[in-house]
Amino acid sequence: MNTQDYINREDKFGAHNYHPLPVVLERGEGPFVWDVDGKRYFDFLSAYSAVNQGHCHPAIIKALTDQAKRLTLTSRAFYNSVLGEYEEYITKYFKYDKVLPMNSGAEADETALKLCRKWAYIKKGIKQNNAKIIACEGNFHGRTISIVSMSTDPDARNDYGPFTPGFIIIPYNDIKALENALKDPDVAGFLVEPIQGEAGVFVPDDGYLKKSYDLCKAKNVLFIADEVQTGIARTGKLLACDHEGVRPDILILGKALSGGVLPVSAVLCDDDIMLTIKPGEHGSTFGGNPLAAKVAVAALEVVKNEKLAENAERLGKIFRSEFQSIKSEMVELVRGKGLLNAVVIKPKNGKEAWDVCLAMKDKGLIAKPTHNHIIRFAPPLIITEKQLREAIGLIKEAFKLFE
Ligand code: IF1
Repeated sequence: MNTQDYINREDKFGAHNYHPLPVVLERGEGPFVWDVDGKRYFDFLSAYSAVNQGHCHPAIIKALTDQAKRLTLTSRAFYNSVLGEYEEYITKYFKYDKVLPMNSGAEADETALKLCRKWAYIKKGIKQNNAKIIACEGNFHGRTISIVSMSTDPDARNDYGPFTPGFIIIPYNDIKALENALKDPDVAGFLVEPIQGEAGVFVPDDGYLKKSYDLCKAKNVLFIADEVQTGIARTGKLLACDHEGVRPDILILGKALSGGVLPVSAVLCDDDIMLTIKPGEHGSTFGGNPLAAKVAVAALEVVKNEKLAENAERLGKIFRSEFQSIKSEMVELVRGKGLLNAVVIKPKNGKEAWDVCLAMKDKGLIAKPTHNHIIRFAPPLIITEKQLREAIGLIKEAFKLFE
């Protein structure tokens, strides 16, 4: 079978809910992936920041395979010997009283919404069914019906109504708008991405997170940070909120929490919020399974032992300054933090971001556009400076083709 055969087979038997770049990958190691023809690529998407530790990190794979031979799933109907170890590890790692383990990022966001509403009725005293949660224009928190009920992206929400009520949408990076929305006494929480990934790596003004947090605290409103994409060292700190010293009331993690090995997500908060959910009021078949628990501990160990946040911080600066030196009419601007960056592409002679991605693919680097004109560049955080500079060289060669 050749590349096109693989593509045709997926087209015939699989849902058409994606439009992938025409490359068929079959192996990954560190910052690299190989296609079915044996061609090597730098992976500059990292599965949307899920493989921060690099593809198939040996320590994480070992944790997976060792546990897979012992016990993979008990369900939460019974205790197991691994979950408590993971819960203690991750709560001390991020300094929260408790963790509620889930699987996908969307499930973790949904869990955060439910915790916020529970807290609103049981602790804040908001009248039943009146709790409101503020979210931002351009948000991306997952693909479930309640989450897309907050979305302002037509592609994410069209034809999926009727929508879940109880959300107030305000502009991102707009303190005045938040201040205004917080006048409503029924507001229970503010759900925000510290950097908006899907919107095209939209980095808010310095101080936005801290000011938002302070406004929420003044109104007894929960500050809920969705760090599914920005967390786990991606932006140059363990959490993007760490850049402003903000400790979210509810912290949402996913993706690289497992190093991309299997779906692991988590919601962390302190007892006064977490204990509003009683036995039988929330759950998931696979949430907190022994395999996920062992993999997540290994994945977090790698982040610390290999100093991934420091590496992301240092190499991100090099990436953005090197990109400034790419003299291409198609490069409108580059923005980001750590190794979560994006380039806004100005179309030229009918060529746009997609064409640049195809050219980079031919040069041996894969990345994907978001919203037509923006290319996200997010390599695994284990990439070395030498590899990064080699990758930037390939990007420059690709842009030269459009001179
Ligand atoms: C797709 C986007 C990125 C996320 C944040 C929760 C979730 C995501 C901040 C949900 C997931 C993924 C989903 C994937 C593409 C990718 C994505 F383009 F969709 F928006 F990264 F920016 N919070 N993001 O970024 O986590 O349920 O997927 O585990 O759906 O196309 P999930």
